[in-house]
Amino acid sequence: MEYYCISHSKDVDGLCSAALVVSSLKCGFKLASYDNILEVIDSVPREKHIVLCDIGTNTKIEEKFVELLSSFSEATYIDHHYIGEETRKRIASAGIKLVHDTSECASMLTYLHFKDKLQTGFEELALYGAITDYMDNSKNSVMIMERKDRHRVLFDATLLSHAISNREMNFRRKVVSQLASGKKPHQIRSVWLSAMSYLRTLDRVYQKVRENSSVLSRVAYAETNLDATGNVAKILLGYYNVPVAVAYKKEDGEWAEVSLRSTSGCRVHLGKTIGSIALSLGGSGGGHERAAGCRIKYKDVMKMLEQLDRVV
Ligand SMILES: [Mn+2]
Repeated sequence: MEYYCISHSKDVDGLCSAALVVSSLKCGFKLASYDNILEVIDSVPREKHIVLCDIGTNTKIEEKFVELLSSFSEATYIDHHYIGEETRKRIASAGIKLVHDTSECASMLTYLHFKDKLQTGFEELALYGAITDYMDNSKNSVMIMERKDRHRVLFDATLLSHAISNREMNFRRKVVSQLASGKKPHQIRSVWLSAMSYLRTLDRVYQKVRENSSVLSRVAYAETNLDATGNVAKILLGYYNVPVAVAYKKEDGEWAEVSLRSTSGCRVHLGKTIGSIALSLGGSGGGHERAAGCRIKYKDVMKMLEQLDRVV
């Protein structure tokens, strides 16, 4: 049976997961984000064994998500985002193979799952995902890093992360193919050119962010036109002495693409909290303890920030 991979387009973890699947199964792939995941899954021929990585379901799309995945000959779903007990049961009873662990990143889970089919060196892709998802203190990451030139791996992970920021799908797809062929990020010319150009953009963002941001009592926020809203949120955490920062971008006129980051001073699980706030505002969202995202109506951004400010 032929395989087909769908992975998260947004970050290094998603792209590295895709590269690991493509390299081990020699299959086609597509990249998807939370706002088009159902359409992308639906576009793959049903006779394939579909392998889905690093892109989770959420309460809003869950039913359709499980139904779609179970319409394939076979489906493997590899993820590290939080999944509730009910969803887990639903996935299992639909015959979908679930590879899930919230203590490792998706590319690490993908690497461990397909390890036997991968050549030596590909474990570095799992580390890039772990480092950029802030999960390189996990059991497997630590074990693999012990046998590596740490600075070289950190450099490649960081290079990759900067290179894909603010870049279009086509660029990301090419990067996945090159990583799957065994190239390291620093061996791909377009990757380092893109990384350097993004760093220059970031320099300007650092200058501007203080002027264009505000703070509630425990939440700092800013609107941005950069795709890398997560990076802007991190810059805000550095500026304001608050536990949570939010950066958002206007999309398609009426929507806002939102990233949230927190410090250890935050009293709640950011992903779960924003998931329920976004749902209550007719949007969707989720993520990790200290890094999360959501998509809500642009006009509701202030309401979301105020609700968040009361609980974090
Ligand atoms: Mn991830």
